[in-house]
Amino acid sequence: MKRLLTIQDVSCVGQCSATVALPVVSACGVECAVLPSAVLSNHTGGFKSWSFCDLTPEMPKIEAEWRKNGVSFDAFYTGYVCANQIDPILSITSSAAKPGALKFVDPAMADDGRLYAGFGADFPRKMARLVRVADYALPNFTEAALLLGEKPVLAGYDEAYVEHVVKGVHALGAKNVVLTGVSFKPDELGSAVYDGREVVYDFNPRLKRQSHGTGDVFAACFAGAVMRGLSAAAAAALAADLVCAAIEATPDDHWYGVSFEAALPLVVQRLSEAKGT
Ligand code: PXL
Repeated sequence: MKRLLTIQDVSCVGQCSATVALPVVSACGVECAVLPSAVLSNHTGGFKSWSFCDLTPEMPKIEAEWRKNGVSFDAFYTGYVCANQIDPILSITSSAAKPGALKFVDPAMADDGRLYAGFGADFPRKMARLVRVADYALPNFTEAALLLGEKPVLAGYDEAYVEHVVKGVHALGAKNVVLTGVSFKPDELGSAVYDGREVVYDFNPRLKRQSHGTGDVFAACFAGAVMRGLSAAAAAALAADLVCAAIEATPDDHWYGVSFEAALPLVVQRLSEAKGT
């Protein structure tokens, strides 16, 4: 079994980040270790307030113990991290890497044209240093534009703009780019996967509601599926199907996340059917 380390916050309540990555990556049949970047009472998207404990000082201590114990990983999946954690993370993803270890970087910092609460305007420039070393970068449209130092364009774009965005993030250093939230028609929503040669699109019917934490469900499933041997395009399609099933399973009054738990059997089944996994 492959072993992946996810580096992102623990939001105690809210179905995002580490509390999503652990079950979703596990359902993919990949061991999931966790290095919390911070502990929050709850996520920052829609709650009135939150507590926040930045765990940067723990990072070098944890890295030192792992060095002593010979702990290493087949993959790293980073999500929501703090501004001063880029260097400690680059250090850990190098010192604790097995040969050929993959790096999945979800530059989780913004959505709907805006940075998440608590991130300064200079954060995208810092996050770009993680994207630079990514085997797979998974930005949404807002994050991709901010990484490129551009104003987010959220609607009314064409394939040429999508190509501009994925090629721009690729030029930052990411070997593969998985752009989420792509839509050319009102009734569809999907992703664009770029490997430096071609752009492959995947679309699902757009569901009526917008939900929190779907980017985290998508990224965790994508990383787990790639670790199980799926191509980037197949992993993106599976991750999107999981997100859709999770949204459909979510009761209308459940506002802070999606009920991905109900949809996990889909991942187990699809990965058990996939050839060579
Ligand atoms: O789902 C992204 C995310 C992760 N972690 C925290 C967040 C958010 C989005 O708001 O607040 C703490």
